[in-house]
Amino acid sequence: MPEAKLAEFGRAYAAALLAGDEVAAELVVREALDAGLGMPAIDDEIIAPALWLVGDLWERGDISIADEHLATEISLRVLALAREARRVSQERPKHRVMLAAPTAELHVVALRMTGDLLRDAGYDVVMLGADVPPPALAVSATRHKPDVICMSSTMPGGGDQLLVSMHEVQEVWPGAAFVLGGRSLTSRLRMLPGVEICERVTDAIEAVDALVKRAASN
Ligand code: B12
Repeated sequence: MPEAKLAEFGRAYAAALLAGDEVAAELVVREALDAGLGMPAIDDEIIAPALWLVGDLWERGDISIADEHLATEISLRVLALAREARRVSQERPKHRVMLAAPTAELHVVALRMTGDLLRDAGYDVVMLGADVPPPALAVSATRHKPDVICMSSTMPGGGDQLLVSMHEVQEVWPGAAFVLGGRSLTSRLRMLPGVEICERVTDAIEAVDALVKRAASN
């Protein structure tokens, strides 16, 4: 990673500590992880220097002892969250995600984007593509045993197709949870348990992570 980018993360993290802003501090570390920086570099190049700065400011009387304690607490919390994020990402290859569009649905660009994002994030991805009738989806689910099935529906009436597909899968493979997206989703679909709705493909990783975690804790 370029020095300038690293320095930018360092400055942003220190500013978050001094503002007492835990969310901003966590965001910096998440962005650094997403940018490919490993935890050792985050510890040594971002978190430690920010805490040294906090110590210096306290010594000079520019901030209070309470400010220093708050900065330390935020950093400990950020470390715990980063540890959990790493654990989740290390677990992903053990979980399978199947993707399909329902009967007569040919719009699959968002579905393919979702599949690529999930594969890059580490998930074991099975892409069935467009126009998959419910019985075929159910047979495929029993064969591949996905933890999560992502579906996309664009055409009017597609929401009903999704309901039929989910019902048919649940009859034979009740272990699957669902992530749904697309402009034809109805409010009825938004209320179902074990179903996450995504407005954007970039929401898919968080949604699948949440469903997998929920299943593990049941
Ligand atoms: C490309 C395209 C096609 C291609 C699809 C090719 C393919 N392999 O996918 C082809 C030419 C086949 C096609 C056909 C048709 N199309 Co068309 N098509 C489009 C177009 C131009 C782009 C769709 C697209 O890929 N968008 C990009 C993706 C990334 O965005 P998105 O699908 O909107 O998804 C976003 C979210 O909804 C969400 N999302 C969606 N699904 C999922 C799933 C998951 C798991 C997650 C996490 C998120 C997520 O993430 C995305 C944002 O990040 C749209 C225009 C538009 N405004 O959308 C029309 C459009 C969707 N098509 C339309 C129509 C009418 C048709 C046809 C009936 C045309 C015809 N007369 O033949 C047929 C029907 C085909 C069928 N039975 O499905 C209408 C639909 C209107 C409606 N819903 O009432 C649109 C809106 C065009 C219009 N303005 O009229 N189409």
